[in-house]
Amino acid sequence: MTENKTVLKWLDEMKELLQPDNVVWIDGSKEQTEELRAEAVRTGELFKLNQELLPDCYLHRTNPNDVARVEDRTFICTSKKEDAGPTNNWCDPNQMYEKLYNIARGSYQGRTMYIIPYSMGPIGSPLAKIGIEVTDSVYVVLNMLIMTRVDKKVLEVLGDSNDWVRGLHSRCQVDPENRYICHFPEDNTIISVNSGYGGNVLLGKKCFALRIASYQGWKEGWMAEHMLILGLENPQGEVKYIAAAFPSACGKTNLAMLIPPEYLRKKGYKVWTVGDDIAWMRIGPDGRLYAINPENGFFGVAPGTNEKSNFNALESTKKGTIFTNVALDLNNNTVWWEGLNKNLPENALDWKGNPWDASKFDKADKSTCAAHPNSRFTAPAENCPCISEEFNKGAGVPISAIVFGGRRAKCAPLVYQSKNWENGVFVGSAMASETTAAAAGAVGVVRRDPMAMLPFCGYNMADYFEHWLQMGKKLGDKAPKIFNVNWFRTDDEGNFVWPGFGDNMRVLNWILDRCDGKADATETAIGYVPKPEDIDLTDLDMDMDTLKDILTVDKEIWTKEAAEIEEHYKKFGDKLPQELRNQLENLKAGLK
Ligand code: OXD
Ligand code: MN
Repeated sequence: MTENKTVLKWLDEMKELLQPDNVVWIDGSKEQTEELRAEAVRTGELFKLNQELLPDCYLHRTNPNDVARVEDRTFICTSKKEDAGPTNNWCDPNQMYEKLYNIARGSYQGRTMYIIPYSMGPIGSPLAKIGIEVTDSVYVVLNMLIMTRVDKKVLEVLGDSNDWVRGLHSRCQVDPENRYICHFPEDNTIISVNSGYGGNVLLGKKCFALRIASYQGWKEGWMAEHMLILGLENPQGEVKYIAAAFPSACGKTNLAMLIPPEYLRKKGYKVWTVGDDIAWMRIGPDGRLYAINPENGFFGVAPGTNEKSNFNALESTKKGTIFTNVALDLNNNTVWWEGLNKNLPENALDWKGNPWDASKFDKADKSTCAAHPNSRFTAPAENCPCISEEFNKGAGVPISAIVFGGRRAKCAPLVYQSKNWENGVFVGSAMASETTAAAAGAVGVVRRDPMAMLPFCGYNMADYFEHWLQMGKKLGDKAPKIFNVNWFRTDDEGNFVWPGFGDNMRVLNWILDRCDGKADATETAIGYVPKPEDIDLTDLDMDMDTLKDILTVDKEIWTKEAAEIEEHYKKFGDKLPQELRNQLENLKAGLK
């Protein structure tokens, strides 16, 4: 497949270490994909779903001990501990290589080594990068074929370059005690052992496209961010692009695939999805910031996805999709999950493959759920009805606005604009979300998750903040404007005030109008907040006073928030950029 010496040498080392019975190169061809699907069905790794209703769709169940990313077993292995920073687990690279090689040695005996050359981003795009993953799992191969671009051309584009990311995955015994997801950013290497769950084993995704790529971006002057990318088309046919970062469970996939309210649809407004999870951004020839989605599919959470919450995501799952840990409806061999519809299947297997008793289902008790709360669909992006025509183009899309956000019951207003880039970096660095009843543990606990990158930043977060500040200096007046949104303000009874979903488009319109200098705002201590009349409430059952309420900036709450940000900053010690300290002082002064 290739003469690239760096690739051949690494593969020889991997073969010697792992001792596979067979070696198979994955080429992305239809024939090979079909053969692998058939083999996975034979071995029981995949279950073939109803091919009339769900063509080319399959169900997979993971080991019940292996259903989510494992942050406590995720490591950044840099020579200097300081380079991993205070928010990552760190281990000396030599020690970690030795430990992982001991775990993986001989683990492919009796198994096949699949070699997957893949491109993150359109093949050959100047914003794309190449990886090679070896794995002993057909499930991983079939997911990588959806989530990344796998094609013979990838190796042609690579040529004899050494700029590619090495990824070793071995299921080993799926032993949680020996499960490790390790990154060696100085060597462009990822090693994942003892897991078969998506986020831990589809090495192109969080491991490469965020942890390794964020480190590369730091060294090479670009950005890898945990952001959706959407294009908003106005009735004149102009499309402007927004990149947005929210922590988990804040509706990133829903915002990326938003359907505008009817009155805006009638006027000709449209939303186009470029990406739902990751953005790679570089300064283009005209000095603006351009973004691509390095992925080729959606690895979305199934529960809660339905025709109303996210029609476009649901449509995306109707062909060529792999479902993981959802329920199997035995009446017609289709899939089901909590929140798909109200028709609880009467004859179904739960995510573990056991008969499911719908009469015992209790929403409040996760153990009675048919689908695992973190069950997933791996769906090709090309299925998405609103996929952007820029999605497959390598040039990327110019970003007008960057949006941060989180779940805050009382603190952040519905939307505000930061005062400038530095202030926007401050807003991102202090980003936080409150825990909900949906997650284990106490409700309403504030978790700081800077730029939604806490579990995904492959280097010291203080250096990461500095990198953001430097990017702003390079972009100058071409920099995107930075905003913060909060769809989750609650009233005195704890009910959400803002309707969310498609109606979030009203806020996006204000954001883009601000970028064009067309919308008004009031300056506050935290930034520019819309005047209530600047948010269009057409057809919405909401009065101005209610809107005014969720646009307020409460000085007392924000004084407490500033104190908490100061505490959060202490983790970074002297490495925290002075600009961010100044920003915090400005906020405190503005609140006096
Ligand atoms: C994801 C995550 O799965 O952010 O995308 O956890
Ligand atoms: Mn994510």
